[in-house]
Amino acid sequence: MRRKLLAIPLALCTALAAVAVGVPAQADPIGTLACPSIPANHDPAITLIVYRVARAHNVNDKVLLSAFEAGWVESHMNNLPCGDKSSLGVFQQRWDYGWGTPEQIMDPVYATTQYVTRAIVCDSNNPGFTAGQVAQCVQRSGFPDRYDQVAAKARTLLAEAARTHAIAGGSPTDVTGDGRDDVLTFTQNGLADVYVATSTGSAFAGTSAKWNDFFSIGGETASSGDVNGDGRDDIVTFAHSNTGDVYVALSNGSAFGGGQKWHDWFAPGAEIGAVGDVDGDGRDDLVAFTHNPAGDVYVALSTGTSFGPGQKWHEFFSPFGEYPAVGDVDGDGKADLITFTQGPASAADVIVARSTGTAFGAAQKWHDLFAVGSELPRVGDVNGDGKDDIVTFTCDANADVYAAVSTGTSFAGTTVKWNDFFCLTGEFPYLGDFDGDGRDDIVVFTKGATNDVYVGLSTGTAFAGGAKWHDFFGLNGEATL
Ligand SMILES: [Ca+2]
Ligand SMILES: [Ca+2]
Ligand SMILES: [Ca+2]
Ligand SMILES: [Ca+2]
Repeated sequence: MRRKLLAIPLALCTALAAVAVGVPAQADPIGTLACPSIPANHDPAITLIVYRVARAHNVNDKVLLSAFEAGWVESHMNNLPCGDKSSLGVFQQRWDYGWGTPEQIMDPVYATTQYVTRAIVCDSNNPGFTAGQVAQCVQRSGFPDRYDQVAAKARTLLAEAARTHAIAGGSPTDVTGDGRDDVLTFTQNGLADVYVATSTGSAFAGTSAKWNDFFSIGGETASSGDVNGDGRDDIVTFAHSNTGDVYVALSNGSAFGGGQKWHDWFAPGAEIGAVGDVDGDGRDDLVAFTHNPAGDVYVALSTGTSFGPGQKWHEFFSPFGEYPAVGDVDGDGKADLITFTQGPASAADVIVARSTGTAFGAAQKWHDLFAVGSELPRVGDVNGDGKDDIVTFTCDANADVYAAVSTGTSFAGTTVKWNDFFCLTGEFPYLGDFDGDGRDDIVVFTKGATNDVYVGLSTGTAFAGGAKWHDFFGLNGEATL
């Protein structure tokens, strides 16, 4: 059973049906329906879709900001089935002014594509324009100054979308199959290159070692996992968008093969995609969190050559605002669900739903104070007992790293610091067993001006101080694992 990308309001469906049977435009309520009011708050799914589509077009920072300014001014970032005169959708585009059909405009992927392709031209023709002037160039509003006035709000929404898009709870990266995890970077620009630096046990070797020259464009979710069960981790990318395609490129130990479509409708739109072996057959599967108020979780099992049909494995887990992840927390060989609620200290819970092999069981609270606020949580087996543990990085001036280890039924340890200087603001942390001793270690990609990679090896009860394992890997804007 295929899932619909986006729920279109019932009233709109009726109106669209009227269009389909050829009712004259004058009688068509679509595009003539004034909005009784505009929601006060943004729809997080819409902001994430606008972000992903803009990234897929490799827009610069100014054009990206302009899209958020326009979306906030026009609809407060909601996919409105109504508007002034014939205006519709997140950017309030008009079907009778060449923006597309009402159905097209109500697809936020289409609407954003229309916006950004025009904004790219406006920006390129007018290099001195502000973001708000770029927005006005596209929108041709009667109130041209409104876009720049909302820049601060637009930046806040943009930061939220970027953070949500970058959710990466943990997936293995041993692409050579030697038992030591390696590091990957996806450029996610117009080139869409994938580089690998392989672990020697004490450093990452290889600079500019390209393993694939076109995989995972901007706005996609780049991940990794052993999807065909040969002991080497492969790369996986979720296109999201309105295609829901999932591509795989298999590792042969020294390169990734060409991208192959393994699923054509999984984790579309604003869903979060993850990889893990949920049925314990040795092949990593797909997991999608709808990450909306419904909180559904879908699985597509690997057959070794493709992913099977999407099946709902949980009815309510990790709604928007929470940080979902996948890992085997009870050590039975089947990957489980983990979500970090990320509230303030009074509401920073960690919830688990264990895999039975055919579904995820009831949600259980395994920790009640972990990964507060904007910390970056990760999942991995840091003490090497076969059960995945949880780690959180403050990634601020404190640069603290906390861990809580799995007992099989809970995570033990509150405010137990495993390292007190690792991951500063703007850096990206991850986990992996880089020296192959069976315990997951910490890694950080500094990006910024230095592009260094540091590793802190696990002793089983702490992470050693960071040692530089590579001095040029994972540049700004790239996705690193
Ligand atoms: Ca599997
Ligand atoms: Ca399990
Ligand atoms: Ca463990
Ligand atoms: Ca290790």
